[in-house]
Amino acid sequence: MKHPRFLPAISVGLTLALTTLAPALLAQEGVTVDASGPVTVAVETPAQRDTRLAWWREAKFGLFIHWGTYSAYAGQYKENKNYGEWIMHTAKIPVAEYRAHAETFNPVAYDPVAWVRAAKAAGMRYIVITAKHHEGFALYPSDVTDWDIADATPWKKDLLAPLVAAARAEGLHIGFYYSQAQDWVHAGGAKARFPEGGGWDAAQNGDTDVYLRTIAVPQVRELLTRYQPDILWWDTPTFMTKERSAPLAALLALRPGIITNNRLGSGFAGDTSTPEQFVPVTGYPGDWETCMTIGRNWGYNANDTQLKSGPDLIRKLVNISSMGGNFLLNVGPTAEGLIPQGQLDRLAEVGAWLAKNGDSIYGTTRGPFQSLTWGRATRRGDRLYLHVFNWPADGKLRVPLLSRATSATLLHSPGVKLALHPEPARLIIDVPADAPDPVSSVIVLDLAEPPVVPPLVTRAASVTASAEQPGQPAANATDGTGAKRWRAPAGVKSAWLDFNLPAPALVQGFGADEPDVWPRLKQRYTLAAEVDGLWRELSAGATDGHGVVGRFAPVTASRFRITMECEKGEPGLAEFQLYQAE
Ligand code: JFZ
Repeated sequence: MKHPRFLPAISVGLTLALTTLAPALLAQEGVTVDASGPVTVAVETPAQRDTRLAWWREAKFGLFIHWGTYSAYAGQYKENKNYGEWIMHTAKIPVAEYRAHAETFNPVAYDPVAWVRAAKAAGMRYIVITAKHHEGFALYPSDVTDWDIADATPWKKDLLAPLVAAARAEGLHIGFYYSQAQDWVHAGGAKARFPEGGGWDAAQNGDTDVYLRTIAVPQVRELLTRYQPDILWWDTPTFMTKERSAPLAALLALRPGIITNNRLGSGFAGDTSTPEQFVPVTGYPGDWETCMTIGRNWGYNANDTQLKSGPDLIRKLVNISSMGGNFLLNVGPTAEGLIPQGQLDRLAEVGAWLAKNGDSIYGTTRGPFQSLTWGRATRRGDRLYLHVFNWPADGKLRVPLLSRATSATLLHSPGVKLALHPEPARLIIDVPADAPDPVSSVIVLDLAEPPVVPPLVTRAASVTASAEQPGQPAANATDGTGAKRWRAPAGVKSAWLDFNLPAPALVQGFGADEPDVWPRLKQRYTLAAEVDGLWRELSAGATDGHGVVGRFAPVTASRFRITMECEKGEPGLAEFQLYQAE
């Protein structure tokens, strides 16, 4: 007979999901419980969650590292030179051949202290490294496999321990990416786009549950107990049912305070949502983190030399921060252990800007504005940081703000007050003729009260759709967040949303988020306004599947219509906002 025991308080972000875990799942984890009914686990309060996430929210900017035996291919296999960390899957490399190639993964130039210092000099406050990516290879000596750094490479030594030590010595937090479901080498690991239990090589055939029990669960336990990571970054929940995710989620109790993302599997929300390779146009509610590559690939590719520019990356960080998100920017080191120089250069460029302007980023929260033609804004209590990308040619910065301001200064010249001219629905700030910073100039604006801005005209609009799916009504597109969506029913290829404003408004732009579906929708859009009884086209084009922002000559109207069309899938929008003139 089993004796009931108290469970450790599970203070991870699984509040709802873990409250009624099946006893059998916990027993599998070595936790003995009373099997007579569902288990109730202590859940954290909102205040405890705030405390747990405090360092992460303050940090804003982190380094993602994709490193594994794929790095030793440098993106090349036979004729093709465009692969990344998916090389084994995309090229369908047989398991034995792929394993043998790990002999060429020998990071003799690995200098974890130098990596951490590069991250720190970039202004990054945390690091997330691939402890195991989809190739299934462990960067540390795992007791449950020989497909790891110790047994499969000439290097033999743990790669994670010295990085963890270096990060902590430099005051950075450190976390692990762990591919819990996809594993292309161990039998039974999931292979995306192949049926469960199989792959492209008979050596991959096996039972998913056995894989999870004998590889994934013990490896996550190894990672949590040996290194005490601050983050566990799950990825691609292929075939992950609620029952399969639960034992992995339960393990998180081994590391109180750990932060996890939303990719473990069905039923487990985690703490953070994870827009990948894009910045949501209107932002997400809650804690979120955009992860992004500097070039095209996550893993090292020798030909991947077309990199995002430093100014582009700085403005992405500002944009993300202005919507309350974090930025996890990736590097892909070589098999020798070197971060490519071009990527290091970009990190240094962002770091140089942050060294001067960090006050406007670290520890800030979402700014109050929905859209600004000239830039973005972050917030610290009653202080706003106005990030000016497009410096006003007439020396007047127009801020759509209703609250009373007490002072404005340039971040770098706190002694010099800028003149303020309050108007009924905006504040005009006199600024010097020349932009202090070519990328983003920061103005510190102190308010006498919490910020209040003119309401979004689309929040007050009545919205109708030409067609909508049950449960995905038109009103979801104007609820203020991209969390819920409007979607046309199956088979519909063109659909519109009509917005009737309570009063005519002077509008000069719009922002839209697209449904978070895979594959991403590719849509065409046309936005029109009804002016003097006729529809006038304001903006038209194609989306990138994530969202779209458009500007047009200011128009006064009370009726607007956006028409969405797509060839594959049904048209839809997660959020649509019209922006008034400043
Ligand atoms: C995943 C990984 O596959 C990728 O290698 C990288 O690690 C990135 C950070 O995360 O990217 C994805 C995730 C989901 C899909 C495609 C790529 N998807 O839903 O098809």
